This record gives sequence, structure tokens and C-alpha cells, in this order.
Amino acid sequence: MRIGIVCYPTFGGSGVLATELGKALADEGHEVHFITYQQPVRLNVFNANIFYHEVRVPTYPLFDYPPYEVALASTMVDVIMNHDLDLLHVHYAIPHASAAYMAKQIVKQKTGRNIPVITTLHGTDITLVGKDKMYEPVVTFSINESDAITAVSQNLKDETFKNFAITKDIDVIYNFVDVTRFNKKPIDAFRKVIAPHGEKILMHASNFRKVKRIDDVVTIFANVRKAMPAKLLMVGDGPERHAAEEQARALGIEEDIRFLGKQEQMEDILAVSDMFLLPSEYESFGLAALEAMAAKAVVISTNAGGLAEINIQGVTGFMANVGDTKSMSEFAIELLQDEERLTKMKEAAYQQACLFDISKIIPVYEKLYSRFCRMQIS
Ligand code: GMT
Repeated sequence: MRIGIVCYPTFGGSGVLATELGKALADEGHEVHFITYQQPVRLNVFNANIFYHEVRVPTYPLFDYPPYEVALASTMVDVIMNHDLDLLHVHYAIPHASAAYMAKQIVKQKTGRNIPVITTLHGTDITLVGKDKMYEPVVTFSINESDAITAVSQNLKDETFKNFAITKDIDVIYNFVDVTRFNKKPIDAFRKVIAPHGEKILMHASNFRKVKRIDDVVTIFANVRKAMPAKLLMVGDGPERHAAEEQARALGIEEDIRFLGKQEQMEDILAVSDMFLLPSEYESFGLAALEAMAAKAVVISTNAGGLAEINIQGVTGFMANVGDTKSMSEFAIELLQDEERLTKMKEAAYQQACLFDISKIIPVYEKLYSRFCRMQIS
């Protein structure tokens, strides 16, 4: 098939997932066309089946707000027509689903072809931004106009029905991870630099937005650090990073925390990590936690959103209510001090990640696509 993939090209989970999906589909022999405003960060391979189309947004002094959605829809039309796409798969509803609707109508008018549009909902497009009344009518309309809607967890499906007047069914297709990529041997030299005295290594990775509760990450680590020698790796960047650095200094633990910024080689960093902290206010799924589990790190998280669909209490890690840093710290300390249990839970985390292996999820997307193969002529 010839598949168009539209996503955010950044480090966020939706862009990562969409890029990994496109790469895997290309490996399966499909022709994949990425349509984004920048080369996606995980699109770091050469594959003859992968094409990249940059959305260029012409500016003009009149435009206080350059009309990205118009440029995106026009690029979609161009790619659909010139590369004879079979379908468009858009990730994150805003503004991708509405731009796809516009592109679909234009292609229909020009050629009579009805290009199928699949919209995958990822989380904040539904639970945070999409609900805003400045976006909601367009989000509801364009989701309903999609030929198929998928959500990355049961929780996100439920939230979508709760918050929007959706008239179609939503398929839950879980996010995935390539376990062979993440199940790597730790690089000894790297571990020694981070934890020269064999300290336990904890890690957090995100876009450092409010929803991630970065202050809770630092609080949990500070409690762990009081109980035992340990190091914390903070991967990613965003609005809450500065406050977290200040908090670390105020608590006197700045020497034990390394802020690594945005990183592409997540598998190398995860390979040296014992524990992954994700005390988010909400996660539709928590792809970063799944990647950590594939690298045999246990997960200490909240039980918000879809996290309970991947992190199993007492088996792959621990969960507590949002803001309950006391319980999360106690769980973390107890586990890090019990080597035998930690090893057992790391293995269980890996086994759980295997249930979400890329090899299990790609065929589900292919099956979904095949449902729309014959709806080309209206
Ligand atoms: O976590 C973020 O804020 C980024 C966001 C995104 O859209 O890139 O992540 C969302 O999609 C990921 C991939 O499906 C999920 O794993 C994350 O849980 C979800 N984030 C939230 O729901 C807050």
C-alpha cells in the first residue's frame, strides 16, 4: 500500500510512535510518505520505501499567525495525487484530522477519489487541548469525519466518548515498542561515569510539561537519595526544567541529578537505568514507560489514565495516586534495597513489554488499513 503519515516531528510520544510505525510499515514493503513540517527525530534511517515531504508555510506580513493548517492540507493534496496514496493516517487530532478532512474533500472534488483518513488519538489532543472550546467543535467534527478512529489505550477511548459527541466506534490499538532495540546490554563505561560507586540509577524522560509533574520526580528522587546513594537522569526538555534544576539545588541533590536534554539514543540511556519514574497527572498510555520496561527498568508511576493498562502493580513496578509522592518514594526505596526482588521485577517488566512488541501491533494496523482498500471510488 501507499500510506501517508502525518504527525508532529518532535520528541513527543505521538511523533515517535507515528515514525516507528512508518519505518516498520516500510520494512514490510509498504511505501510510506511522511508529511510533516520537519524531518521527524526518529526518522534516522535510509529506506527506499520511505519518502519525506516537508510542509512549507509561506509567510506574509499580514499573517500574525501563518496558516499552517492550510499549507498542511495543500501538501496532503499534492502528495495524495502525485504519489497515488491509498490512505492517510494522521496522528494527533489537532490540526491533523481537520487538515486531512479538507484534503479529502479537495481530492474528491478534483478526481472523484475518496481517500480514506484514519485518525489516531494520542492523549492531550483529547484530554487537554482538544476540550478547549476554541478547538472542540472542529475536533469533534473532524474525528467524526475520519473513516476510522483509533485510540492508544482503552482509557483514551473512554475519555474521548466522555468529552466529545463521537458518532463512530473507536478501535483501541495499543502503542508498541521494538523490544529487540531496547533490550540492550548496558555500556559499562557509561554506567561508571554516571554512577562511579555502583549507585542505583533512576531515570525520567518527558517533554517537561506541567502534566508530567516534574517536581514530583525530583521529590521522589530526593527521598530515595536520603535512604541510599543513587543517581537520577533527566532526559528531555521543556517549560518545567528550570524549576526542577532550582528544586534540586534547594534540596542539595544537584550533584546527583544529570539533566541530559533531548536525546535520540534512548536505548543506551535506558540500558543503564534501574528504575523509571513517571508521576504524571495524566498519560493516555505512557510510551516512555513502555520503552523503559523493554530495557528492563521497573516503573514507578501514578495510576492516571492508561498507565494501569501497561504497568502492573507489584509485578512490573508500582503505582500510586497522582501527587502521592510518599507512597511512590516508599515503593522505590523498598524495591531498590531488595536486589532479588528488583531483578525479578525487571524481568517481569521486560516480559510485559514483549506483549506490546512491534511485531504484534503492526499487523493490527495493516488489518485496519486493508478494511479501506476498496473505498477508493465514491
Ligand atoms: O506526553 C506528552 O505530553 C506528549 C504526547 C504526544 O502527543 O506526543 O504524548 C501522548 O501520546 C503518547 C503516544 O501515544 C502517549 O504515550 C502519552 O501518554 C500521551 N501523553 C499524554 O497523554 C499526556
